[in-house]
Amino acid sequence: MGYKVAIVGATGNVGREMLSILSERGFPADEVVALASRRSQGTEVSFGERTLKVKALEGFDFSDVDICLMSAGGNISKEYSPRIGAQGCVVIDNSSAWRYDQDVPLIVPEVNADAVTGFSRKNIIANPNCSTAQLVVALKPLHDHAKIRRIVVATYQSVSGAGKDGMDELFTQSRAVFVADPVEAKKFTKRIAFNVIPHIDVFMEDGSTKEEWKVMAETKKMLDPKIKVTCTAVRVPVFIGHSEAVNIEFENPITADEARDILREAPGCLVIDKREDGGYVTPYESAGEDATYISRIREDQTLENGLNIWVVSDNLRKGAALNTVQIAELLVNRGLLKQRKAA
Ligand code: A2P
Ligand code: 11C
Repeated sequence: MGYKVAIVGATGNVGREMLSILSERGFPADEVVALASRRSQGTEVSFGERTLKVKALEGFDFSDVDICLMSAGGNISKEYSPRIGAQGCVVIDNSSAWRYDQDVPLIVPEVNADAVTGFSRKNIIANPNCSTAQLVVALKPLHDHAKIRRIVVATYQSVSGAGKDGMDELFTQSRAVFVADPVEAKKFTKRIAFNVIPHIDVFMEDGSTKEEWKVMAETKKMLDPKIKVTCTAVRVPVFIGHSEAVNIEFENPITADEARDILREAPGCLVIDKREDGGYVTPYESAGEDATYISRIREDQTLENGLNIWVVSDNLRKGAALNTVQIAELLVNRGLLKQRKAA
């Protein structure tokens, strides 16, 4: 017998991807329930070959649901996750609402799978921010080999990170530019079509943005609190796929060749690094794929032990839906998920 699974935010960018990944990977589900706001009640979403009728989250009874994958934003998660968890259903949440809570494990299975056992106090497990997930997948094997001291990251983040409204805005603005209509910015603070915006999420007191802070705080929580992290997060006119230019300072020596060999063997990583025209991955090619791609691996001659790498991944998959499903699989494989109907 399989599990009863609920997807909250099933009509959104990440929720739809969760449904398709659950089906693709054959997650042992007997029943899958698609939930969203009242506005979407009765609409349909795809689950493999089937279609599911969307139900309203409000008033939904989770008492016989085993696991809930949630991607409906921080406010909905703050309100609903504790209640769902208290009903005995394990919540894997994709928002930032619980990531920094000491009683909530923040998990990327390739990086810190063993930490998952810490979920039982609240029944909530957090999924990291998309830009952090792909970053730590690439950094973990290098850290294990040569101990990272400091990283400097510049992100190039696609509009799908801002939800379906973000994708619509890039499309609408691009069309407006071509037909010479006025370009209106609603979701983003400035025009995103044929532009880049050095601002994601709200500003913090020190002048950094919350997105930049998340990359720092989540990398420390999952990888190593001693690593120093500084980040500039930038929105770019790409529909799907986040890219990152990462400068890494190590405590111990590591060559580009060694790093390439280590990353070739590392779980979740795919190295494409040919040092010729087109011998690297761009976000367009990462869309729909599961891997974290690493290209442009080279030594930084300005540091004693330094490397530069280029990291690209589908932000809706490894950055969100895929990682969430991998956490669910981790719970199943370690016998940590109870079937409540059978009990
Ligand atoms: P809905 O489509 O009904 O608004 P995205 O991040 O791509 O914008 O998607 C956000 C997801 O969160 C959507 O599925 C959206 O559903 C869902 N959502 C938004 N508000 C609520 C709510 N009050 N209750 C449940 N789901 C919600
Ligand atoms: C973006 N990284 O690209 C954000 C989206 O904390 O889960 C994900 C925000 C988060 O806009």
